[in-house]
Amino acid sequence: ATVPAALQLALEREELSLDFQPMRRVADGRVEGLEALLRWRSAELGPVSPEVFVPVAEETGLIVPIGLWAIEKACEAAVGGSWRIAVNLSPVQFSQPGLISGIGAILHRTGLQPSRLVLELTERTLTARPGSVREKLRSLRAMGVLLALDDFGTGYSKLASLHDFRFDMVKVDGSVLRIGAPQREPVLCALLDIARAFGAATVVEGVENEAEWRMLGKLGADFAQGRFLGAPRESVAAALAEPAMP
Ligand code: G
Ligand code: G
Ligand code: MN
Ligand code: NA
Repeated sequence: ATVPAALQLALEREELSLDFQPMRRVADGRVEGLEALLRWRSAELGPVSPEVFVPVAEETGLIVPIGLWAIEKACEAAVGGSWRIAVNLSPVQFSQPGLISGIGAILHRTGLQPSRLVLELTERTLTARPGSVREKLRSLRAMGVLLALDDFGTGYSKLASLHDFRFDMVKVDGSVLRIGAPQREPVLCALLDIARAFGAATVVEGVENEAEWRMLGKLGADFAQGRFLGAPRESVAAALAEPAMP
């Protein structure tokens, strides 16, 4: 089968699942939240990476039901805890009706406190149809949901969007940590300063070793995520059971 044909059946065949990756507070290493990441084990194609199937889901419109399914599963998984749960949103979800009412219904159904849900969007979402996106983000904010700008440092970075859309959190992309010395530290420092200037909490993604983790303490980032701090795991319990960081 082709990817689009198999993906069409993935939801009803219950082939989709979520992994959970911890996000830690830099000050003390405690888990502040988990990011939910979609996974697909296709009966016909085997495991398919989200880098392959998310674009197909966007092209076919399947990202709309799949995206709401992911939010619902993430909220269900989080409802008994005290940590935040973050879910990624595609720009296509913002261009279709029903996103705001769908999220409202999920919060109602699961009973998750809205301030425990973080929706992650990228600059791709902000550039598509800024007027209608702004209105939808305002509705989400009015519900009490938190908003994070994901993959910061990889897009067009129209910096005014950080002011226009008022993000609670900015997630600096892991590729920034892969910049060579001596530029890495000042570049990261500058990106953190930009996020802070707009009043956002800062998250650095892709932390893969102790040296990077130590550097974040020095630079005063608020939160961090990455394999060194806990890889994506198949259950909430496994993600929370990652050893504490010193
Ligand atoms: O987990 P991994 O690094 O393989 O994810 C690859 C990409 O897929 C990332 O850009 C991530 O944001 C995206 N992704 C993972 N889960 C979801 C999801 O539920 N919805 C959307 N739209 N993208 C997701
Ligand atoms: O686009 P987004 O930031 O949502 O995607 C997060 C992706 O980063 C996930 O697919 C996850 O599997 C991946 N990831 C998690 N930890 C690390 C890491 O330490 N290094 C790298 N390169 N990727 C990571
Ligand atoms: Mn993300
Ligand atoms: Na990111």
